[in-house]
Amino acid sequence: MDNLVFLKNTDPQIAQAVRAEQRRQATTLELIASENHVSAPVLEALGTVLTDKYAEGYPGKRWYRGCENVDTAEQIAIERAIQLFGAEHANVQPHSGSNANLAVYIAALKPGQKIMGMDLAHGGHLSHGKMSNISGIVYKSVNYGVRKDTETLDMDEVRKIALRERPDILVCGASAYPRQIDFDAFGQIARQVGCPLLSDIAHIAGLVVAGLHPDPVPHSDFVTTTNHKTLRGPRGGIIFCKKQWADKIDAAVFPGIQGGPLMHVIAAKAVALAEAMHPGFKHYAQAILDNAAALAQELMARGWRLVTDGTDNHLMLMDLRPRRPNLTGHEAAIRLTRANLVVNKNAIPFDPRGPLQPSGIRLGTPAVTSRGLRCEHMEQIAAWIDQVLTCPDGEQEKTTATVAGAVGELCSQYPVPNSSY
Ligand code: DSN
Repeated sequence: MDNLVFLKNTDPQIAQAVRAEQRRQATTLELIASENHVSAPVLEALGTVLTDKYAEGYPGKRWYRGCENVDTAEQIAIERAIQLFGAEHANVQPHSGSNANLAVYIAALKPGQKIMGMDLAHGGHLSHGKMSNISGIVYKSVNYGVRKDTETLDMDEVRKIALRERPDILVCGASAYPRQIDFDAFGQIARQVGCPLLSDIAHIAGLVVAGLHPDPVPHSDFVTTTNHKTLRGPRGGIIFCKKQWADKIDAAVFPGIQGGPLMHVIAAKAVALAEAMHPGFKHYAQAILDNAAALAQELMARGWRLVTDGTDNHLMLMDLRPRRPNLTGHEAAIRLTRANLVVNKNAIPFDPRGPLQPSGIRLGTPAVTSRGLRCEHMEQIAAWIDQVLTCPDGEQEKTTATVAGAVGELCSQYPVPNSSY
């Protein structure tokens, strides 16, 4: 799709940056667990004149005139979101997942009240009470983590901490946890404590709507998600809640933390939600899981240790230490990216190294699945990862170049959905 008809003449510098990114995406395998490639219709919706329109408020109740068309788009997005997730109320305006979480805190808490969320160092998220994030600055926060022996959540331990700490909101969900989350158990703990439950399913939303991961909606007062991970939509967030919270949530988003919503993004969210309702999306989500299981298996077969010894979802955390004690996640990510295999460094639970030079990397399969790769390709990807991370220092340049070439070849056979490169 040549979407730079004008830009290439009016602003060649920006056009060049976009072209370079198209080329980067076309020639590399995206293994960052939180990224994906959107469809052409989603991209098209993002590039529309809906971006011009100010629409503070909600459909039918705007502060500006001329909102009839963006009202239509937002109403459709809301209805699709409610239908797809089986929720009582949806707010599709959050600019991001962090904003969605912040709006929930604004709706449910007073400043100084207590959030209990998963430790970032164990796979949680910044916006679940990290001290350097607004969720830890404005609110008190307390963490739960995974067990050292199993590297999984221990719901008895979570209950014990919750009963001791008496949080004002319990938050579950993660950005680097390779196992299923027991929303039912979290819901029971929240009820026992007498506080609401927020389930942040940003990473796994696509798996949830496909029926391939337990559903948080029946157990949660609030569910937040981004659109752009396994759900394969545009950037941005959505909040779901029980009816009794609807007015507070809407007021928390606008005027609480945002002004005008991004109407072009909301239209693109609607498009992506319709795509996720299509029966083909279930096959896509199943392929994400199958690919992750296959990649995990192939890496372990080559002697790499994965946190929890595998994965139930779309991501895995590779602990580099047993195989390469001196290789940090930072360096490993640089080496792999040079070989056109794009990953991010990641702390592993109880990581003795700091977050800047952690012991692990995180790998995920949503994006490579979107470009059509299947289990048979995961063996090859695992072999490439192994080759790049184990080759002797003197052979690094040559090995990286060989693997980069082979990856490029595979990429050309399986183009990203929107590449015209
Ligand atoms: N930054 C995202 C991730 O990579 O998991 C979470 O918001």
